[in-house]
Amino acid sequence: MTRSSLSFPSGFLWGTATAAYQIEGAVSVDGRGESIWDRFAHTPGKTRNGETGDMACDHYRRWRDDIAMMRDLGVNAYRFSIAWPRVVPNGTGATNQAGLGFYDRLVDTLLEAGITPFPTLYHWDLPQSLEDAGGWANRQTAYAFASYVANVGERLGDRVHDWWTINEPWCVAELGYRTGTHAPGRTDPAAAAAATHHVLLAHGLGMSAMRAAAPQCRLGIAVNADDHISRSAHPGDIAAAELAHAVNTRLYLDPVLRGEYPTSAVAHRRWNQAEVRPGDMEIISAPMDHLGVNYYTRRISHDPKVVDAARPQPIVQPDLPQTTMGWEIYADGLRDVLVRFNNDYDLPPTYITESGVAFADEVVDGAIHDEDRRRYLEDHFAAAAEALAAGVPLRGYFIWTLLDNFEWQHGYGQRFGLVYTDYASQRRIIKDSGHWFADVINLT
Ligand code: IFM
Repeated sequence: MTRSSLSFPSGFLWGTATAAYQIEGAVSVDGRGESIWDRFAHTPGKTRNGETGDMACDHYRRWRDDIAMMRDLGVNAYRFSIAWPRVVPNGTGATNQAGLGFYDRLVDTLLEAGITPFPTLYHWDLPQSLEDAGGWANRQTAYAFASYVANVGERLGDRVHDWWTINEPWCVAELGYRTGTHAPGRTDPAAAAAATHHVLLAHGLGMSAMRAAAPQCRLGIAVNADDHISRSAHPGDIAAAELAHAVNTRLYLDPVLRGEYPTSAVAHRRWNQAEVRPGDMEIISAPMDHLGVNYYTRRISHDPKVVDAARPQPIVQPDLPQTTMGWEIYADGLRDVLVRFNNDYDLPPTYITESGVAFADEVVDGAIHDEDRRRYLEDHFAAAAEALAAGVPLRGYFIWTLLDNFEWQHGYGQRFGLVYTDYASQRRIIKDSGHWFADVINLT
């Protein structure tokens, strides 16, 4: 890739992204409390081969080396997540200074390396004690989140300016409480509807807590942003795609950017919205400083009389390239969702907070020749450049992910990293795509 083939403004941020439970390990160290993912992963049958995040990438001990690796790659920003159970082990109550100390050192070292920290305050590791009290179906969890955020802001807010409140609220509510494929593994539609509202309320309350603790902060939420399209121009298919977009994307974006839930999604879910109290929508729709967009694939919907539109299927055309997650590779969708969001909302500065790909990487003579990932990234960077050219206020691009890690229910079976993790030795090897990314950052 040459500078002329891609046009990104100066100051555009190139980063990598990770999440605490996926990389840190050290789950019982320095006073960390139990999270719902510890409990879920240790429950037989919930993850591939019973794999857990107990060790993950051992980042809690190897973080200095990992930052040095990012510095060598030349990334200028890093999106990591802060583990709530390290900071407030029981979810509410006493703050654990040792847990906060880890992030304090991480932030200082990132800044010394010239890498801007963009932490996420919640990437799915709810303290188990809060789940025992009802989890995200319980309104009190949103208030507990705000108080945890205040603790973090007071400790790090003098040096960290850019924050994400919640990562992918769709996954929190839908996968955690409706399908049960993620922790806490509940399959209760009423709890999922309540979780949708409470996790968004947590976003709003968390923003206000952070602004009180660190007035100069910039805040936003990172949402799932699959590209929902219809199988054909048939009105039934178009309606199905619109409904899928409403249930899976607008249900989370409309409240924060418009202050209301989309009526079609509410009706489809048969949600009576009893949880929504006066004043909640104002809290949820408080102005954000930036929006995070996590894009992986497109979803094609069929006529709802044939297929449940709220569960759109990935494209099923065997000739189209897929990742090892079974997701179709479709770079144009990144441009299309960004342009659609820009048309539909008054977008704040926007970041691609996640985009990346899992392939079956192999070490050959000590290297990983992942030409497929390089091509994937190149196509997606081009799509991002097209979105910029079309007027989307795009400010940066964080690749999911820095290094192969614990991919939730898929355990260690999916490799998304720019860096290969040899889990037995914890050796890291920069993949060819990582070296290529370093060149791109240099050129742009
Ligand atoms: O690994 C996850 C991440 O935690 C959240 N977004 C999607 C990624 C790939 O599945």
